[in-house]
Parts: sequence; C-alpha cells; structure tokens
Amino acid sequence: MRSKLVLHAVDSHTEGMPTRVITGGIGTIPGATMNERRLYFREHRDDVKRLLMNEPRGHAAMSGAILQPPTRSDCDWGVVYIEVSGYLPMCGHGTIGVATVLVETGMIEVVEPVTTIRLDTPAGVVVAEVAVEDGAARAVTLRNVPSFAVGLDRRVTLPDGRTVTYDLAYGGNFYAILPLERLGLPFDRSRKDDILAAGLSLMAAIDAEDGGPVHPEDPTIRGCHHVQVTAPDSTARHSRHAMVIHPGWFDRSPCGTGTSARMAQLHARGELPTHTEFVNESFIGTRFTGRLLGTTEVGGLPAVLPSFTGRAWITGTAQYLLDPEDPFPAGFVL
Ligand code: PYC
Repeated sequence: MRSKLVLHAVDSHTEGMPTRVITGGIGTIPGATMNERRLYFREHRDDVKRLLMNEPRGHAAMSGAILQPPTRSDCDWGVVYIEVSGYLPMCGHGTIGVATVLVETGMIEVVEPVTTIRLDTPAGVVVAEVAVEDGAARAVTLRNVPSFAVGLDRRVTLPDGRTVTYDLAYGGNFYAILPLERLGLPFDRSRKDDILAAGLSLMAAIDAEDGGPVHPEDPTIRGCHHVQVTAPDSTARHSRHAMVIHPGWFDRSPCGTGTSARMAQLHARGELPTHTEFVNESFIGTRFTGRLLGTTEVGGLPAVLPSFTGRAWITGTAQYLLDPEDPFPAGFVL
C-alpha cells in the first residue's frame, strides 16, 4: 500500500447530514485566526479538500470539518469547515458532529452530565454543551454566533422575468428565506429537481445584484449560497423547509446556521420572542430545536443570540490515502 498522504477521519452524521471530521494528517494550517486558516486552506490546499469531499471518497452532498489547535486561548479546539461547495465560515450540523466526535473519542475531557466545549470557528466563538450519558453524546446544544436580518421583503428579478419577494438573514452564512409557493412549486420531494433549480436561480440573482450580501464586520464573509424555502404549513414555532445549497444540493439536516438565520428573521418580523422554543424541520423530516437567548448588535444592525439542539452519530473511522498513481488526486465532480 503506497500513499502520498494519510488523513485520519471520524465520520458522523447529524440528523442525516454527514460530517467527516478530520482528526489528523493536516497539521496546523498557517494563520493567526481561524478565518485566516480557512482562507489559507482555500488558497493553498484546496486539492486536499477536494480529495476528501469529492467522489470517489465523498459525494455531491459531502461535508466535513478539519480539527485544528485553537488560535485563541479561550477555546478548546479550532475548526475549519469544508464542503463540496467550499469553506463555510460556520456550519451548525458540522459543529454538532465535531462536538460528538470530540466527546466519544476522548479528544476532550468528558464531564457528565454536560461537557462544555469552546470552539474557535472562522465566524467566531461557538460554545457546545454536550449532554453525555455513559460516555455517549445524547444531544448537543450550540450557542451560535450573533445572527441578524439583513432585510425583509426584498425583491429580486429571476432570469425568467419573474420578481420574487424574500427575506435575507445571517446565521453564520447568509440565507434567502421565503415560502416555496412564491416560486410556484409544491413542497414535495418528488419535485426536488425543480426546487433545486429554482433555489439556485434565486441565489444567483441575489448575488448578481451588487455582488451579494457582505458581513458588516468581516468582508471575507460574503455571498448568498443558501436558500431556505419553507413549506405552506410553517409557523413561527415550527417550520419545515428545503435548504438549497450552492452549487446544487440539499442539506439533509435542519441546518444550524439556517435555523439561526430563520430565528433572526422571525424575530425581526416580531413573530419569535426571545426564550421561546422554535422547531426547524429538514427536507427529510429531522429536527433541531432552537431558541433565542438574547439580543445584541452586529455592525450597527440589531441582532440575536441563537442556540439550537440536535444530535449526531458516529458512522465510521477511516484513513484516507492517495496512491501516487491515482488518476484523480483531487477527486472529481460528475
Ligand atoms: O448546519 O449550518 C449548517 C449547515 C450549513 C450547510 C450545511 N449545513
């Protein structure tokens, strides 16, 4: 067996969505902050990301997280998120996967009934409270980065000439949020290809206008790559959605940063007070339970402090190799 590299991984899924947690083989990525490490990896080591996420080792909806030593003294671990689509500033389902792996592999000192882990992410500090029973991570509650509505009832024109009204919110990534019926489609998995195409066309139209949204405090966080289309029976206490993600896949989990953005949007609309339970349900019917812990401000905009709870399960461990003669050293996308 020959290999140019050996990447150690613990694979998991969070409410149906995979997180390949890379526990070794990368080393410390250069950068004084976790966001600098994210940008360095994107610039200099994207082939490793593609090898881990693309076929034949991954697939079109693959997602992962590279563990790093933290860049801040108040955190236990650092994380760089990787996906088929790129490098997210923050990923909720991925962080639930990371916290579960850290606890169940003993990579963090485990305290029962609750182990608290402070994570240095490119979007800021995220705190995970892991409910642990007999060594098993039973639930993970994340205190996510401050989230905010960028605009309500914005209008955008699609390439087919239709004008669509949507809300735009940030929860660690930017999300366009709107009822699916505004795109003229039923909330039906048998129409997933049409829903995907409509969501992608909407996000392209949003990003074509002035280059898309930019985080008011960090210009490296930009662009709308996620569209949350809600089912007709959704309310401000229990919402069902399909999450369309660039360049063309659905989140299988309820999407942690999307849940945070949705709560920020509902709060901005006056429909979700703080300290009130909110259930967000994915396209495959899995759930995160969220709540807003308080309010704050980001770059002069009113913002909220979101938290949400979900669960992850470890699915395997692996060493990913690269044979020097492998014709696809960075995998491929079909
Ligand atoms: O859980 O935040 C999330 C997420 C983002 C993209 C896929 N999942």
